[in-house]
Amino acid sequence: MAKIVTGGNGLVGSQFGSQYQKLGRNDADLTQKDETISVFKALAPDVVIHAAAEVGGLYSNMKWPDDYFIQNVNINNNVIKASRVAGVKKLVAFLSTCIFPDVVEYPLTEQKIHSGPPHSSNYGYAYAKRMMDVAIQTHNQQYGTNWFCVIPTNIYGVNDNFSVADGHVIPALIHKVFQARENKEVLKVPGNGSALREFIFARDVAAIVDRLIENYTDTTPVIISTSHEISIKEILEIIVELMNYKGKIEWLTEMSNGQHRKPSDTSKLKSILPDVKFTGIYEGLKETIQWFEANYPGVRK
Ligand code: GFB
Repeated sequence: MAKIVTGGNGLVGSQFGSQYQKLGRNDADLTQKDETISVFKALAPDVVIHAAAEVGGLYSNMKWPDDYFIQNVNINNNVIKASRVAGVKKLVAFLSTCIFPDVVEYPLTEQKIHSGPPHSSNYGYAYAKRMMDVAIQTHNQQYGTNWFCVIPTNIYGVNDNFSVADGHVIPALIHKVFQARENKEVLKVPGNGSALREFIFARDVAAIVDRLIENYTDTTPVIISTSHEISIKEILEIIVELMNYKGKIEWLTEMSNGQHRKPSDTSKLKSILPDVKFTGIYEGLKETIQWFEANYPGVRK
């Protein structure tokens, strides 16, 4: 039974086991429909984990909302079309907790995705992902498939994009602390550190999705999170401690904090996988930093 992962060299895709064939950018340009269909027909997978996307942190999304919308809509439509043509039995697609409405009653639950506009900073990416949720549901309705979406919270780990300008907060801060320590410079951090986030280690996301394929037969989305909120300031303190940075820290408070918080309700996940476990944030950051320091400068940045 052929199983493939799109985004196979990326943050999440790279964490799936060897029973999955990893598709990277060099194997198929998923923004091109004909190429995507011909690759999927050739591989004839039964299972597709669609983890590929054009992603970036808050500041990247604020700069290029149209790119994030168009690229991800094209990728997602091509993967869904190619999966149908190739006769894929199970497609699991990745949404994100950042696509939920900005004004919403907390905690976030799977039913609330479309109940209001997303945070303005993330408009393009959020609507592209919301359209994929709709596309999976309409495909199930019309073709009788039981495909589903997962909704992970902010994911971090090895093989991430450590770009200081366009990466997500954890990889961007690891790289910034590294540069400040090596160059004996002041560490300049965007925002004021007050935002709260739930972070999940990429290896845990892959393990959970792998188990959901075997244990979940419904078609409504499933939130995947630790439900443990931590402030950006606390995250920075752990990274600074683990990287032994002793210099000054300057908060660039004129820069946006993005969404203040996105606390999620994971009772659905726990009802499907009651014994689900998560890597602690300190351990996860330690492993990510060790990987970064061992692989620098050969990391995505
Ligand atoms: O990971 P991040 O960019 O994404 O986190 P979001 C942004 C938060 O981290 C804001 C603070 O509160 C920033 O002020 N922050 C501090 C930094 N230093 C940095 C830094 O150097 N880089 C970045 N990027 N942030 C994203 C969405 O929102 O969530 C994406 O924009 C994606 O589309 C992702 O879905 C999961 O959590 O704010």
